[in-house]
Amino acid sequence: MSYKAGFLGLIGQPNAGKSTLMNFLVDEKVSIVSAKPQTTRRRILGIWSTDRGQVVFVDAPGLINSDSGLNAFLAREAHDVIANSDALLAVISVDEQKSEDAAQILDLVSKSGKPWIGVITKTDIEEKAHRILILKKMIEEKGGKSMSISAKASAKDVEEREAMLIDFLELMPESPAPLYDVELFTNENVREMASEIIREKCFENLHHEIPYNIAVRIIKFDEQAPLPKIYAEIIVSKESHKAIVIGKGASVIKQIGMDARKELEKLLDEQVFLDLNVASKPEWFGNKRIMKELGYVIESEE
Ligand SMILES: Nc1nc2c(ncn2[C@@H]2O[C@H](COP(=O)(O)OP(=O)(O)OP(=O)(O)O)[C@@H](O)[C@H]2O)c(=O)[nH]1
Ligand SMILES: [Mg+2]
Repeated sequence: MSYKAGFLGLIGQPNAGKSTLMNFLVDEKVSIVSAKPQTTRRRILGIWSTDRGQVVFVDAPGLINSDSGLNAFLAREAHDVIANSDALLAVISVDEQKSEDAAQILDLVSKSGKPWIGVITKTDIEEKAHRILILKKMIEEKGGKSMSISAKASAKDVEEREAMLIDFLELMPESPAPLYDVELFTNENVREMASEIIREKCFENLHHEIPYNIAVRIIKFDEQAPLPKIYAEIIVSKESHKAIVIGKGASVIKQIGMDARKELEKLLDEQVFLDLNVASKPEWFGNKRIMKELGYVIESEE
């Protein structure tokens, strides 16, 4: 049998469960997840390798329409993932507000001219179970194969995962060799993963518009054993947001730090020292230099 390898883009509305699905498929926490929409900001790769081939999942921000600031970057990232993947997954949640949202994703993906599969997510939400059949029909009407999955894994789901992965591999083009080292589950480096983990904890501990206007920068990452030291900065877009992120008696930043450190220790498999500071850079998303430093500039547009 011929070897196959390629990029499989995950396309969906914000909050559809794309990152959760990718983590579930590669069985590793690669991409950050939160209950708030627009958590993922740039493409993140999750890699699954087998003897017969390699699927490189490309987690993308949810589709949004915007032509300014950070949101414009998110919108372009999602469209770039559609353009640059070998095949696509249309990721649709049973709890999506409007059926037009599902229709928009299916339209985009089916018109891409690339092989695709529709994946219905969050099937464990019982009160939305009736949506599964409706979405399945919508996917099939567009000419796609449909699958449904709950990433709140049970033993049965894990078996299903293997079957899904084999189907996804079939969508990939033939390739003489793997695209990435078969030992890797992502191409993100530890520094990038650390900054995303801190950003995830900001999403969990902060509310209203605050997490959307935050960026995280790793100032220094001293990997030396026995205690790796990570110095990071949480960048807010308004001076007044600083006090909110710090919280009364520094309670909020302490919580973010504690949550992030726990997860970093899991990632690095050892104890970690984490130093978090808050810096205000007014309207940082309007500043090309800072955006580039944070990885929010598309290379072809530099
Ligand atoms: N009940 C249930 N919740 C899920 C499932 N998959 C994801 N979620 C939840 O849905 C929310 C959004 O998940 P994400 O994986 O961050 O969604 P996303 O599509 O990557 O979102 P963006 O990056 O913001 O576009 C989180 O609170 C997840 O825990 C599922 O199968 N069942
Ligand atoms: Mg995401």
